[in-house]
Amino acid sequence: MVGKPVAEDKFSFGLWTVGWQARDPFGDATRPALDAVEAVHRLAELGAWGVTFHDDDLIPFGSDDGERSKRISRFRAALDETGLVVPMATTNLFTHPVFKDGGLTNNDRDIRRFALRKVMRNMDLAAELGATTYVLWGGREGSETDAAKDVRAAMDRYREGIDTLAQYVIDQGYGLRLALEPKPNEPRGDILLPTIGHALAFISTLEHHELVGVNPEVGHEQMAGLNFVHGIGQALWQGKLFHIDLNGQHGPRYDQDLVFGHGDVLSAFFLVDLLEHGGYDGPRHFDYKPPRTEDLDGVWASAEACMRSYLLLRERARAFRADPRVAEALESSRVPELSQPTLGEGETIADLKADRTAFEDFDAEAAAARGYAYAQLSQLAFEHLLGAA
Ligand code: GLT
Ligand code: MN
Ligand code: MN
Repeated sequence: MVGKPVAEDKFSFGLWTVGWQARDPFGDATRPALDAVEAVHRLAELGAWGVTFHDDDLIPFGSDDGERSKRISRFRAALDETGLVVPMATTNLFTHPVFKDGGLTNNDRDIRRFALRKVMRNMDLAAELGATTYVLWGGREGSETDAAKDVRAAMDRYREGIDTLAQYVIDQGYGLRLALEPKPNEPRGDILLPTIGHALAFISTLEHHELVGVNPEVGHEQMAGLNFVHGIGQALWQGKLFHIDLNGQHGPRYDQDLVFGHGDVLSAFFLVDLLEHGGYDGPRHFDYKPPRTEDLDGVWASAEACMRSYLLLRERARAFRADPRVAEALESSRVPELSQPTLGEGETIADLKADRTAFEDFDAEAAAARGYAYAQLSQLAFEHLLGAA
């Protein structure tokens, strides 16, 4: 039995998720605007721990200073009343038409400078509110035609932009780390840094690479046909999983942003297993869209569903790990053996070459004949997922 979420679960939601009015490319809004203060209160009642925002979610683009400080103090008051924290903030560099060709990689230099200033301004607020992660989703960084963008120049400008922002964080003494969020396409025909792998490779070229990691989203990797659990495994391995966007998706198609778990449920099970047992300590952040068919009651039901799905999967993953039959099956599949280094301690290449059992006397036919018993192991996982084990 899973109970109500508690702060220790570290569940957080973007203001833009529950606040989505369900405008899509084919239809108007189906829900009224949601006040940020109300969102904070409702999320706190449901057991969430944190709330995240884009600058423009909180302070509409173009607001004057008076309006800005009024909105910030109302939001602060709601945080104080509820105890909700702000673990992460981000910048909207995609809604206003000025960003139609991107922010940090826009061909227009003036717009790139404006984008940098917009990010820095919201970093000031993020730091003030105690955030520790600053997400950069480059949704408009890309193109519809390969004639439009010199990708090598765009990567130079992307690197310059992220280096500048990381330097700003250092200069200001902010406790922020940057997390890049990959996505292959939508709203652009092709987006730069389309996958976790591209982002990790890019990060290795940065001046302050230690300050920059990734914020992968379930659906975004699955839109590219990739295995999200493998992507997260590598990001964790490289110490780069700074944050995560949880939701659901049915394979390569438009970005569905479904309730967490309401897509590829087997992958969601292995994801939760990895997050819970793989050393990830950060927020469990939901970046989903309450379906367009829902009224406000449905919005809150879907937010609750995200957290409950996570807790149910966590319960199943824990049972899977605690089951002695699973330990035995893992052993039969030689899963623990993979943690053993291939060369012995202190063994040299010369030693390996001198080891006749490794090659000359190695019985490849006998080794090839051994089964891995993955069929039994994966069925055990499946049965635990269904609560049938
Ligand atoms: C936007 C996008 C998300 C990003 C958000 C952060 S904004 O809703 O679809 O995946 O995480 O900018
Ligand atoms: Mn998405
Ligand atoms: Mn996201």
